Amino acid sequence: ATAATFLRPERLLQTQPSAIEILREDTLLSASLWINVALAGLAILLFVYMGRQVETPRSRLIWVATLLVPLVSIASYSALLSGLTIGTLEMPAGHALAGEEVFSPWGRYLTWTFSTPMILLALGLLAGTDTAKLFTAITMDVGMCVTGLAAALTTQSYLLRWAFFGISSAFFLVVLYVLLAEWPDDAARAGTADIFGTLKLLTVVLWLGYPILWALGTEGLALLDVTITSWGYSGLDILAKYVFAFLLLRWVADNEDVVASPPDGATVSGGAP
Ligand code: RET
Repeated sequence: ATAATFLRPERLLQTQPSAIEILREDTLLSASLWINVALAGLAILLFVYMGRQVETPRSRLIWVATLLVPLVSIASYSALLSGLTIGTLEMPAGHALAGEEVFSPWGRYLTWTFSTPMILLALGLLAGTDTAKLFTAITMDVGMCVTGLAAALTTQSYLLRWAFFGISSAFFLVVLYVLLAEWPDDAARAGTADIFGTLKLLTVVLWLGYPILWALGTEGLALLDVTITSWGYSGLDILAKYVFAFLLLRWVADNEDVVASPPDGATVSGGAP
């Protein structure tokens, strides 16, 4: 390279490290992403194996939805690690790190749009719910993820970041309502109340951790640093995705007969009446 290349103004002004540089220099931060690539890979192999004898259409649909959770996850974490879906954002006035370039793994929020509907699809099918309730849970969940992404990406105003947080939380409340008030009765009718109860509790408790972490983490009040925030999401992901999916799939593989005969009015019939 010539001297002219080095003297370009944009090079001279480049004092802040880029997102990929931050990631390369912080081993603990990148470890929080690699661990999920590894666990998602193991989960994919295990789930394929566990589902090999699942035969009825309804159980197979639950199985594919469950398998998509680690599949989306491995793609999501690979995209974060490759630098494709991370960046730095200058926080607006009012934010604790105002004016600073803050590491933003925005790809996380983007890919929740694809992984969380699969979790809800699997849960809804397990509960033998109807199409309207399933549609409600999934569309509200997508609304939550997209407006959560907006909250993370907004840099014009601090207030607007929290406004998007509020909108996303409103969508989340609908999802919680369906999970807590609608599906338990459906599951009781479908004969899946026990396993549904366990998975519902796991889901509600863990999913509540995400907005709490967002609020306390770098994107919100910045009480937690980038590395701790990232490990927080990675830990929640491990429990909310792989552990959740494992419990669900193990039950479905062992109780195919129960899943195969949904009650009247339920979504997706299992074939013969
Ligand atoms: C955000 C911030 C805005 C307010 C709310 C949020 C909720 C996120 C949730 C994420 C769940 C993710 C899961 C991923 C597994 O693949 C976007 C953090 C309410 C509930 C389970």
